Amino acid sequence: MRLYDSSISGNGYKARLLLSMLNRPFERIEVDILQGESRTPEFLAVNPNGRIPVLELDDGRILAESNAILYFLAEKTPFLPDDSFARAMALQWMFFEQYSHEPYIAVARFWRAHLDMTPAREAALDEKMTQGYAALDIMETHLEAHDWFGNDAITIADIALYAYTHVADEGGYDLSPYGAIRTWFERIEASPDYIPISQV
Ligand SMILES: N[C@@H](CCC(=O)N[C@@H](CS)C(=O)NCC(=O)O)C(=O)O
Repeated sequence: MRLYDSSISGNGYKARLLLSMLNRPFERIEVDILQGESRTPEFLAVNPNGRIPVLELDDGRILAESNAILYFLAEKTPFLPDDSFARAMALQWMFFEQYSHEPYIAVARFWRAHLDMTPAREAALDEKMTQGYAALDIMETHLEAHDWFGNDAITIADIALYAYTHVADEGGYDLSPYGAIRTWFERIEASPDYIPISQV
């Protein structure tokens, strides 16, 4: 199994973290997204959408989209509940992550930490911050009443949401008012075979 990944990507980290927690060996290929390596003809033949992460199975099948990769890897493991409602709840939070969270929190981090802050990005930043804080508020409210997203134990929904939330400060978000989120970070970080985002 081969993972096309980037050391600066939270989406790639989701797959790396789950693979570590599952003790699944894999070959990791670093794709330098800042140098356009995800947009070369060779990479576009792997993923026409020009983005990492991409999982290549030993039989050559290719799977893109971080949350689809999590879903595939978690099948028949405790990270994906058997119960159909619990499974759908995990998916609910993963769709939330992709539509209401990642486009704001991940993008603000990418702009501030890895790209130049152009006038166009500066103009769009207020909206990113407002929408990102709205997502954090929803997570905080959920975590005030529950230990995890999606089930009564860690699932792929937690991994999907943790990846960019725990580095939201790199995008300029102040996490200090979010006590329930910070306690949830500690629960995830205490899980067996947890690895930090910096570990590739
Ligand atoms: N929805 C996708 C987003 C993937 C994505 O945005 N990947 C970024 C890195 S985090 C990327 O490859 N950017 C390089 C590019 O767009 O050329 C997922 O969850 O996997």
